[in-house]
Amino acid sequence: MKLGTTELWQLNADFHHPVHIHLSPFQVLARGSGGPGPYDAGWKDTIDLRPGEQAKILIHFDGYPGKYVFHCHNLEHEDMAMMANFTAT
Ligand SMILES: [Cu+2]
Repeated sequence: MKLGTTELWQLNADFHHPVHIHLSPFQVLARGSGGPGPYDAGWKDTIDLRPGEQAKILIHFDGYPGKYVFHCHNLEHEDMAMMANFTAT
């Protein structure tokens, strides 16, 4: 992850996952083969993905160099270690 760049991420859900990305708001570009859903307008910090759903988001990291965290907001999934981090340099 290069600080100051915008990335296109594709998220693929197996189960229901409300995916939360810390400290970097993003915009929903598409859900499945369509455009954004009715609740996808504007800046987001969480996207609710249904089972089997895909989404494309545009995300820009420019806050600071260092570690960023993202995780599933489903508490059971958090408890099963569905959390990760990455470094923006
Ligand atoms: Cu989850």
